[in-house]
Amino acid sequence: MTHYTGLINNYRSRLPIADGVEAIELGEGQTPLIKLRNIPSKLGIDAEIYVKFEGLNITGSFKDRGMTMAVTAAVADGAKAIICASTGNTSAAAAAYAARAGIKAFVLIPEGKIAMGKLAQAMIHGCEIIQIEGNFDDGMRLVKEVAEHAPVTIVNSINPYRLQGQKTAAFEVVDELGDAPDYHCLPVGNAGNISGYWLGYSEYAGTSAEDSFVINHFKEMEYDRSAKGTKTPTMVGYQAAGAAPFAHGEMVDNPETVATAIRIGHPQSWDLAHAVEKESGGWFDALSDEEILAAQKLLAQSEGVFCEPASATSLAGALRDLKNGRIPQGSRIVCTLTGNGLKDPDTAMAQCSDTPITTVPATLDAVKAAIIG
Ligand code: AN7
Repeated sequence: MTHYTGLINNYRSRLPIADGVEAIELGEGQTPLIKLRNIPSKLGIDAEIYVKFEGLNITGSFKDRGMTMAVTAAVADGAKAIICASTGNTSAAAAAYAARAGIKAFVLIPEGKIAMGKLAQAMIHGCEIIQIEGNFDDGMRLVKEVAEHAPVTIVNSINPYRLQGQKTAAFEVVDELGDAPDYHCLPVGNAGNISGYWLGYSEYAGTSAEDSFVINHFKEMEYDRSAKGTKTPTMVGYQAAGAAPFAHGEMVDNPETVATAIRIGHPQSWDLAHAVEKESGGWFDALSDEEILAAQKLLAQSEGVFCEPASATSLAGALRDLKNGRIPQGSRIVCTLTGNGLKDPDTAMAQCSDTPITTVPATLDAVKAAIIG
């Protein structure tokens, strides 16, 4: 029997979930690692670039990896309700896994600033949606305050089980490629995901808690950390220019970007992310909305992969740093595409407003004329 039942069952010994605990799972994980075949030559780049397409998780984003862990642990602990603030994807995942577990979910979202697909997900899964007249950072502050007064478990990435689940994406990359890549590039909002990947890579590499702030951060949790003898990559985090606290070195009070998933000015994993930068020898940088959207379109039109705007930030950054030499030619690079393009049809349509759609009568002649001209 090879029925795949999600990342907890796949990597259970390396996760802080005991053997007897039933996983609340939806078959998440095992997402495709797609090697780019057209973009490098088109841009005159000599590099082996893979995209890890997390948009193929069950709710269409990488959040499912952390959410299966957070909800499994919460249910095992007797929780009856979970809560999160979200730019959209966390709320979709929380709503789905709460439905699966048969518990309640409350989600705080910024009014008018979440992509349509994500709002539809939160609604159809039947969670309690609270729109905040403010941004993600306001929602996060309120979630922390309200959780002190109500019997709800926070499932944002400050919940340590979240990053434990997200580290499995790094395991999958290494298990598939045979070793870590030279560079791993990610879009960064709260910086939970980049920290989760670094945790996974560092555990496989056998890094000790004394040598890593990130490993040390999780030292209370019990699970198998045995080395696989692999290397670690250089981690590179890319942000949207209007919401780039890491790239600018300070918190941003009024973040703005077309990539609403990463419209975050006060990231929650500030210290972890700086440890990742230092321990991996990596860096943070920012890209304009135009650069992000151009990369989204390039990927869709040159490779057939449709990711959401925030996700394209990783590829936009990697391509820019390959062209300017910060990432050397000949490198092996993995870019995480965090979410599915179908989440945000409005932004995709707006990008294609000059794409002609020909309307013709339903006759052979008319269709022939439209094709042949
Ligand atoms: C597509 O859903 O924070 O750096 O509330 O949805 O781990 O925060 C989403 C984040 C990148 C940034 N790409 O990841 C939320 C939320 C997509 C995302 C990120 C998010 P982190």
